[in-house]
Amino acid sequence: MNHLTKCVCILTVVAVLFTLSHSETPATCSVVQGVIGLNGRDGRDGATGPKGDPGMRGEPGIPGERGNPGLPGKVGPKGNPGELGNTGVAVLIFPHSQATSGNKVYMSIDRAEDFSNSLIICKMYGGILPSPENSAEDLAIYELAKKTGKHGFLGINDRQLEGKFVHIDGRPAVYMNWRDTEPNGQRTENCVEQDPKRRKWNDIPCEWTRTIMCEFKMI
Ligand code: FUC
Ligand code: CA
Repeated sequence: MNHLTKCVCILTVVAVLFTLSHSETPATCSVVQGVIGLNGRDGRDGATGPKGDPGMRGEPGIPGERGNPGLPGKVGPKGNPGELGNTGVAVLIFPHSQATSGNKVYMSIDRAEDFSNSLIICKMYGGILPSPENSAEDLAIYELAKKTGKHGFLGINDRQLEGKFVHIDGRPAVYMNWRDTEPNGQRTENCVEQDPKRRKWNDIPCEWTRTIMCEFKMI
C-alpha cells in the first residue's frame, strides 16, 4: 500500500469516529455473548485455631485382689509356774521332827525348797518360816535342824534393803546369831540358813534350796 492509500484510510477511520462521537442519535451496537470464564482459584486456608482444652481425667482403675493373710504371731512367753499343790494335812507332813520354845513349835518337812516356796508351804499350813526373836527360840530351831541334819531357812532376810535384816512381817531383826565373818553375801545372799552343827547363821542366796522348817504358834 502506498502512502496515498494509507492516508485515505486513516482519514476515513478518523471521519467515521468523529461522526459516531458527535452524532445525536446514540450509536447502536449489536451485543455478542462471550464464553463463560474459568472458575477462580480456592481461597487460602485460615490461620490455625487455638489449642483445645485438655481431655477429661480417666476413671480410676479396678482395685487389685486382697493380699494373703499374714503369718501367725510369735509364740507367747512361758507362763508362770503353777501354785504348789496341797500335799496333805499337817500332821502327816510333820510326823516326827519338832521342837518347842514357849508357845512356839517348830516342825520340819522332808522336802527341800527355795526361800519363796518354803514360805508358801509354811503359810499353807498356818505357819511361817522360823523367825527367832531370842536365844531360846534360836536354840529350839537349832535342835530341830540337828534332828534333820540339814540346813534350813529362817524367815529373817535382807531382800528389801541390803544389810537391813528383817522378819517376814518387815520388823527389824533385833536378835541375830551370825557365824564369824557372816553375813558376807552383800547383794547375792539375802536369805539366812541355820547351821545344824554349829548353831550359827549364814547368809545364802534365796534361790538355793533348803530342808523346810516351819514355825507355828500354839494356842
Ligand atoms: C558358806 C559361807 C559363805 C557363803 C557360802 C554360800 O561358804 O561361809 O559366806 O554364804 O556358804
Ligand atoms: Ca554368807
